[in-house]
Amino acid sequence: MAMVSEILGQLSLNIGAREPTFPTVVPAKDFDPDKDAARIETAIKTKGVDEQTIIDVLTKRTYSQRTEIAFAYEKRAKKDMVSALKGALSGSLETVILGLMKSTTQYDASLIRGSIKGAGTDEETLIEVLCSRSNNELVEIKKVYMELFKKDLEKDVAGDTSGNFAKLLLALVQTKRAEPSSIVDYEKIDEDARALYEAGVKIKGTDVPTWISIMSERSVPHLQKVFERYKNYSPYDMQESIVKEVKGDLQKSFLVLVKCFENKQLYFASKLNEAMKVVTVLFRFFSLKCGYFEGLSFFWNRCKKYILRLKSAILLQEHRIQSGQKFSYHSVASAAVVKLKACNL
Ligand SMILES: [Ca+2]
Repeated sequence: MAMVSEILGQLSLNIGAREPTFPTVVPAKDFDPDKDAARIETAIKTKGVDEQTIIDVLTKRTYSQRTEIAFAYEKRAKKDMVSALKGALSGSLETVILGLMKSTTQYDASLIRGSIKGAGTDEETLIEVLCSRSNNELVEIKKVYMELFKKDLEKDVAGDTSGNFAKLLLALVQTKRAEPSSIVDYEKIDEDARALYEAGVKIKGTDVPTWISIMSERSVPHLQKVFERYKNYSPYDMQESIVKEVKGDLQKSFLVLVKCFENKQLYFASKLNEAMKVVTVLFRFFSLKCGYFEGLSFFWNRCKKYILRLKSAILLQEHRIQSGQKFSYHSVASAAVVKLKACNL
């Protein structure tokens, strides 16, 4: 498993004596897709597969550069690079490298598909993706979901969830959120804050549909002001009110939504941190108790799940940096990689 830590370590999350300076994922200089494609072709053809070269090339390029390499590869090798990599690699290395070849939208769409396909539903993943992505990202995810799986995301979500939880997710998937406006409507802010209070903390039980419509239809800057104003009505802030009013998956979903409205970077930083803690604890436990993990498929699968989360966070970081958004969790990500290395994962 040393390979996985190496890949993560090479995802330009450089760990040095100094804190990494923004940005940590930048396009490679003197980039030559043909040369890279040739290196990958040779690496795949090498007996036993030259995994190191594949890691060296693909983890040190941005997503758009990787796409160019794939195009150059297809031109010279007359076959699809992703299928070739799939055939050449296996295990966690295959998972991570194939994940890197997907755009964040494709990755999100396959996460959702994976969480509802087959028997049962992985609610945690479903909540994480649907409640933390922006309206524009959800619009793209729906489109890509249809392209990749020939299925309607709305129908799939409706078929796999129920009750108020289903209503909330569907409201998000319907992408009715207002665009941020340059005019601050103080009257509307006050009205929404009061409505949230009167539908929850003020009454016995909870008027969930009112919460859903406000949280799925208002713009994010508007909601940030609504939650501030909310404190004038309620003795509890919005997150505390959610914990008091609703339970289970519905509670988890509202909490992810509100955390992301308030500070999305912080939300992802804490998810990354949480994932790392679990991986560290699991590995410490097993190195102590057993000295090996391979046969313990249950725990190994759990670890893999957290590695995927970590990868999702890294892909997201890359996406944000490329789209020019400020990102604030470099130190968390670096600490995560240090931990992974310490675990020899
Ligand atoms: Ca109540």
